Amino acid sequence: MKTLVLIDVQNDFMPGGALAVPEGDQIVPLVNDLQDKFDLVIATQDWHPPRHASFASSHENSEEFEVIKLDGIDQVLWPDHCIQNTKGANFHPKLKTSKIEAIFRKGTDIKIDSYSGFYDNAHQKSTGLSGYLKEKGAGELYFAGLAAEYCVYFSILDALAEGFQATLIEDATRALNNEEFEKAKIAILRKGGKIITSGELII
Ligand code: VGL
Ligand code: ZN
Repeated sequence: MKTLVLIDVQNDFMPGGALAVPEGDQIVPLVNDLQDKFDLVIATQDWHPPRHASFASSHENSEEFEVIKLDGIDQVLWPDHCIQNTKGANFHPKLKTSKIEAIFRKGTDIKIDSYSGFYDNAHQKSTGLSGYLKEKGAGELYFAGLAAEYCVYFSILDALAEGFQATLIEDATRALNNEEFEKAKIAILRKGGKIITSGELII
């Protein structure tokens, strides 16, 4: 069964948002059109409490985009973003949501970040996404959304580790940093994932 996994298509990752991904809004019409090609559509939402440990503002003498160790794990310190129940955490207003069967929220634990839609960054706590998809019989996962080299990339790695087929739809994502995205693409292919453009999707 073909499943579309929409990662973090949220206002704060759009141009003008708190953690803007360049051209992030350009994927919205495409991911809307793509939804009809899939048997199942699910979405993730970055959903942080205020003063989340991934925010630079939660640490004294720290700057945005600095990397620190948080419980032994490298953590980029981000601007405050996707705070629960704020406009920035909402999906892009033009995102079609009528076909989204389930939404998995992540980054809700104040102490630890969660890039992947499946697990937190320490791989300690599951969001339930893997079990949900397995129960639905969703073997082939296609990924779109933001940001390409963070939440999309780490979701794909976890999907592969969980035994799913995972394919990135390259024109349905955008990166914060294109050089980092190129490295992420190499890692996806090396680990058995696929990369396609939306034109290659057959109905
Ligand atoms: C993301 C950084 C921090 C993402 C979320 O959705 O890629 N990136 N939180
Ligand atoms: Zn976040």
